[in-house]
Amino acid sequence: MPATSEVRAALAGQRIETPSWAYANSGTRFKVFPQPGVPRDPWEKIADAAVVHRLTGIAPTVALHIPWDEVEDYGKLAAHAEEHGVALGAINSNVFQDPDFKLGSVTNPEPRIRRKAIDHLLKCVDIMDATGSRDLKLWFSDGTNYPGQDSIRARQDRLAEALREVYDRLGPDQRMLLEYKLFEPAFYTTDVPDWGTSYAHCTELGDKATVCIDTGHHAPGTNIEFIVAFLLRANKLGAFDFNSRFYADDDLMVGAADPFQLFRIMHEIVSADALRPEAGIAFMLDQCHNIEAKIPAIIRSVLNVQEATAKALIIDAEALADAQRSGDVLGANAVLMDAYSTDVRPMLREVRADAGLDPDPVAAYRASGYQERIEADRVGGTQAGWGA
Ligand code: RM4
Ligand code: MN
Repeated sequence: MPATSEVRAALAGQRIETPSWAYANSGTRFKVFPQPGVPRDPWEKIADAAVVHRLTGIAPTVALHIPWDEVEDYGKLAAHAEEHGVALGAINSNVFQDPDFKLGSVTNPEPRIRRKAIDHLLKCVDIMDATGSRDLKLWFSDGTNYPGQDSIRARQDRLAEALREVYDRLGPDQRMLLEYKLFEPAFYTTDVPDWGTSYAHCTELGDKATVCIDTGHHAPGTNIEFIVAFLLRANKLGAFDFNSRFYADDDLMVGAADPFQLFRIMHEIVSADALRPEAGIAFMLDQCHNIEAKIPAIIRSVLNVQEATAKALIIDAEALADAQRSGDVLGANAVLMDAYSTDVRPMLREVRADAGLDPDPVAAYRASGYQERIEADRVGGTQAGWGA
């Protein structure tokens, strides 16, 4: 399986967005273990994201989370990103940490609280206007813990109403990404628990609303690549939040738990020609690095996606189609497994060298002295965290 010029070009054009919150302190509900050198504000998070891009060449944007990344002047923040060689990406809303949202945000039974939640989402669109961001990402922790706690149907009505108001506020080039998650923090019902619910709401809303697949948000054993294929066909796949999980929403490094699943997902993407940025799918990371060093973990994650993509790109599409047409079950499977079993690392090292990058970005980070510098410089102040 030769690394053709098309494969190299596709890899060079790949874009992966990193999340501002992955650079900050995080933990479980049991403990946050702070790390030295962690950013104190969005400006420093962007500086770290810029390092990841400089070393990998394929992570040119960074997603913000509001209010974690609240600043007075978002135009200035966008200019700061540009000076560092990156741009601001998706704006993530946060309606899950205010005491008012205990019984829900946009689906809360109380109109005043729903108003407050919707106003936050509208404010996020104002921020998008200032940053030039295309995507508003919505994830709702809304749901109930006990049967009978609230009307499941009424909550769907409230959700639809809120989404409509925000959707109507979007500019012509802005989009809404509706993320789903099976459970947590709600343990009985969740108002957007699965891709079908997200898909139905997005379809009702219109073309600017699409589904975001967070790979950690499914029941164990869920066939995620089926969801990818279905949504691609329906033109409703807007984005990925990549991470990996062994149990629930673990937010571990993408490709760490199940690299084969990541390969299968990327195969669906590549075979639908949806890797190109023009195809409109945002490939984002949504991870937390609780015990491992953050910047090298984010570099590793970008490389894991790149590796899975390279394996998907070298699948012999013709041989696969032939085997599928002739009903050659084992042959078709072998075509896929041949690609998956190929060590693409030498090719990726070449691709990086061709782009003027160090072939080993993690080693380059370690040798750069950046970690030592931020540990020495970022003393005092309050480290950024997810505020749980
Ligand atoms: C949620 C969801 C969102 C992310 C937050 C931090 O579980 O995945 O995408 O913004 O976590
Ligand atoms: Mn997510």
